[in-house]
Amino acid sequence: MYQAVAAGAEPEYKPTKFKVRVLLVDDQLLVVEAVRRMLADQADIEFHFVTDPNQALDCAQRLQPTVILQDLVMPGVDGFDLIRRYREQQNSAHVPVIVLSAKDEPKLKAHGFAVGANDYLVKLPDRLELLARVRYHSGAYISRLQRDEAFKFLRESQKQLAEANIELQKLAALDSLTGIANRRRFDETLAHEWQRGQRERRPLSLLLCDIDCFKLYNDTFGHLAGDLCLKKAAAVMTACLKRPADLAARYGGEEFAIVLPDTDAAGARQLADECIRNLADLAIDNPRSDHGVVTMSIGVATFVPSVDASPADLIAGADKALYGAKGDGRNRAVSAVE
Ligand code: GH3
Ligand code: MG
Ligand code: MG
Repeated sequence: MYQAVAAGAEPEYKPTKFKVRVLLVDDQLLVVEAVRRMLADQADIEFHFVTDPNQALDCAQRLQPTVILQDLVMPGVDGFDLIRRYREQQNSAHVPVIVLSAKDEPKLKAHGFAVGANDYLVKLPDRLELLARVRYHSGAYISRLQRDEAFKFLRESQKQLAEANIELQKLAALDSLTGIANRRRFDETLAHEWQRGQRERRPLSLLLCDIDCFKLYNDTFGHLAGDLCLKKAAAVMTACLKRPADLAARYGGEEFAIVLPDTDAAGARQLADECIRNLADLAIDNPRSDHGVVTMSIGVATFVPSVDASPADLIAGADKALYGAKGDGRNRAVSAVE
């Protein structure tokens, strides 16, 4: 079958090279021997045969011939019946069948085609003619197999591409350090929730969170420890969220933003206080800071979105409140006054 896709590599389609494979079904060894000789010196043709017609169907399934040469009169089995049965089996449904008949009768020929045969030759055929017909029918069948294979490859490539796109979209929305939503996702979500709040006339709250004295933390423990601290802070905020529509995002540097749709000022404030408490409770040492441990300050703003305001106004309100929280001594939340 076609080449498997190597991990990380471009999927490359390499069509399988199918060989011409002849299956002769005839109870007379004399005929088998004659056909075998006609095909013997052809390097591109494989020859197989069965003399017991009861094994023909199984053999066709197993062998996957590109053409079947089918005798009509065999002990206990009718060649026409056998052709019908090839057509019913998935693996042999489209394999070309050339009837090899002792009789040159138009009625028999017509019947052969009617039950699904593709060609009719009178025994024993001329060698050149047999070769030409075997190659012609096999070639058509091989083209069909290659077309099916190419379609299958295409379908699988499309599926892989769609999966990769979904994965890429997810990654493009995440902050690589903390694993929470990034600024782009925050911007999209805020715009979306603003629209929704406006339609539904429901309050939308925003928390802007800033780690306190984080420069001192970095100066004391180094940037790697600082990165780890940011991951912990992100985890604290994510754990505080209660509704599926709530979103915690890294806003930039050591600043985070939490979007709370359908949440009033009191509810937003409650969540802000909980985040602050839970971060302080981790008791991450920050010896040169105001409070001795890593803390954060949060500015809270709540709007019922309207055409008279914009998401930027909500951000500006939360930012101003955050500034107030820093001025008031940090490790606290301040709510914007409307
Ligand atoms: P304040 O309490 O007033 O917010 O003081 P601060 O020190 O937290 O604020 P400032 O804006 O002076 O410093 C922010 C620091 O955050 C400086 C910067 O190096 C650090 N920082 C920003 N992004 C990252 C990051 O991704 N990793 C690490 N380790 N540090 C970061
Ligand atoms: Mg800052
Ligand atoms: Mg800070």
